[in-house]
Amino acid sequence: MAARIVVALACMVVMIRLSKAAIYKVGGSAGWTTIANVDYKLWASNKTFHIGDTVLFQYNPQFHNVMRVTHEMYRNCNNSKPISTFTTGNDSVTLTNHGHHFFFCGVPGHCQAGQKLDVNVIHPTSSTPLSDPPISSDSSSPSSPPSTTTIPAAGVPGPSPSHAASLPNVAAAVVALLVSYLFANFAY
Ligand SMILES: [Cu+2]
Repeated sequence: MAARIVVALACMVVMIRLSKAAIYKVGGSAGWTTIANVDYKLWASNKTFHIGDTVLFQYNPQFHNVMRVTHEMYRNCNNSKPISTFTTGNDSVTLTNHGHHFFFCGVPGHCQAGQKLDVNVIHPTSSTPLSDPPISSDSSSPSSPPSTTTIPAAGVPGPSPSHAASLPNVAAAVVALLVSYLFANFAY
């Protein structure tokens, strides 16, 4: 019984973690552009980005691109040495570490016109450490959104709950020993 509860709780934790990962289309319906006068600062300001979330840049690759840059380059709209460049028009970037992530369009004049984005990923607050791999610079898988991970149903015989069950089992064994000991002593 206790083991089942533990397994169910573990499943819930996994589901909660998965549900945290969100995909944000940069600029909303307007996407990544200069013609709609999207305020990307405002767009980002009312969102809370977590590690594992994905930002999706959708745009016409004939007119725009996406450059990931340092804070310094972001401030100056300096497109000379981007950390990475995305050019497919459907670029998703998964945020794998906390802190600021700076992007702009590398087409001359577009960053100055406001086509720039600062995504601030909040520090993980829970005590459970999430894996924090180094950011991959070219995570430009154009058409593949993060696959939905299948979760085993709670009723399915899952991983052996031997560890979870060990404590109650030991307690039961101790009680049984005590009972038999008492019976042995008081029988006479
Ligand atoms: Cu542009």
